[in-house]
Amino acid sequence: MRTIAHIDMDAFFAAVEQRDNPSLQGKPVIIGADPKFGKGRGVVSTCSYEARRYKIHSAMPISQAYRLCPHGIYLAPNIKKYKTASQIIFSILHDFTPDVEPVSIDEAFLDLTGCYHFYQTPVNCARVIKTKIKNELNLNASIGLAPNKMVAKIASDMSKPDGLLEIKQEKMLLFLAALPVEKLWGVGGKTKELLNKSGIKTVGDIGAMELSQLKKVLGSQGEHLYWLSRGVDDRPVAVDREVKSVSHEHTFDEDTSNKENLRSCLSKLSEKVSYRLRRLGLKGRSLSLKIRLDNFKTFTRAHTFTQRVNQFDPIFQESLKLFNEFYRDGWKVRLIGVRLSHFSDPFMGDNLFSDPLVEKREQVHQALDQIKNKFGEHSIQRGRVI
Ligand code: TTP
Ligand code: MG
Repeated sequence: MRTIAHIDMDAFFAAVEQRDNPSLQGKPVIIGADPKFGKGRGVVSTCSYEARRYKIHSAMPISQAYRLCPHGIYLAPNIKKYKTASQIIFSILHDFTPDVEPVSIDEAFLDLTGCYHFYQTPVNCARVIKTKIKNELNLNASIGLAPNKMVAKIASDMSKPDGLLEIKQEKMLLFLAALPVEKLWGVGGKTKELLNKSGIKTVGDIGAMELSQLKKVLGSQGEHLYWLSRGVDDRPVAVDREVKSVSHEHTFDEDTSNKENLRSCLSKLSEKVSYRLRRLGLKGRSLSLKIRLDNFKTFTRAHTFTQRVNQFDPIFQESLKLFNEFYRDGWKVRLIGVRLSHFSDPFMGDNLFSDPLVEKREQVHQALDQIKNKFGEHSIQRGRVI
């Protein structure tokens, strides 16, 4: 028996804009093309739940949205900002399980089977995920829990906004039976029409049919729906297991402007990233420093090394340099993070001419690695961290 979660952010682009500009909260906000007072030609990307009361939805022509809600607040999308939020969301999800299948910028499946017990129940685990996202990003996620992907997705859709809905195995058939056929995975307009024409309106109607009857109506697609209507969906959560980056970040208990604290935190994070890279046998070429201030504004600063690295010193030195270039006295920091990426670059080998300093550091690292491998990651620390 699996425990699958489907997570999807509420009104994602619009919610990010409302978060960053409190005067937009509680108002109909429409993200998309310029409505040009009703003459615009593009479409709606998404809209806030307040705007949905006017029957506005994604992909609707912006001119139509304007007619439905001329006093709405129309904003152009700021994709960079949404991508940054998305990256943070996915890194939070990865804190819970490596079994994360990204579906879109704001949506993922998680296989919680092996990890939910750390939080007693799947519902508790989902609550912690929602709270973490809320605390870190000030955004609402909705989560559906079920024994399979299809039902988890239906559950998260039904729970919106700011929802959490669990469909347990024993209730699954009853839950499915009442749904209209188009809720099943793969049932679009045409299939729905075919089914409805034969008087088949609900999933329960499909569930009551013999396979041969269903095949008569739908041909080979019949078998697929036969199983789905009975709650059988074995598709695994498809994880991209290739490591693309190694990162660590820290959220301070209280926002801080204490430079010594910040420096010590950067050192600790660099050490962790270095150790993880070394354990994975990886070296990275791109360093990125993430800083979130007390107002939730998140900044990243990047550095490209001339050679791939996994030692503590270059990672720490460069992240400190990036930090010092960015930071202004008095700014309060909520979170900092260090990330290394770009592990393989076929055009760039490692330096063949060994540098005595690098070599010496390598010996120190190897000794540290051995101690950490044996006694745990926290058994030995740099002086400036203590
Ligand atoms: P969705 O998750 O489909 O929509 P949403 O998050 O805005 O609202 P909800 O999930 O609460 O129903 O899509 C995520 C983002 O992707 C959305 O905020 C904007 C973008 N998007 C488009 O740009 N065009 C589209 O047609 C759709 C469906 C989404
Ligand atoms: Mg969404």
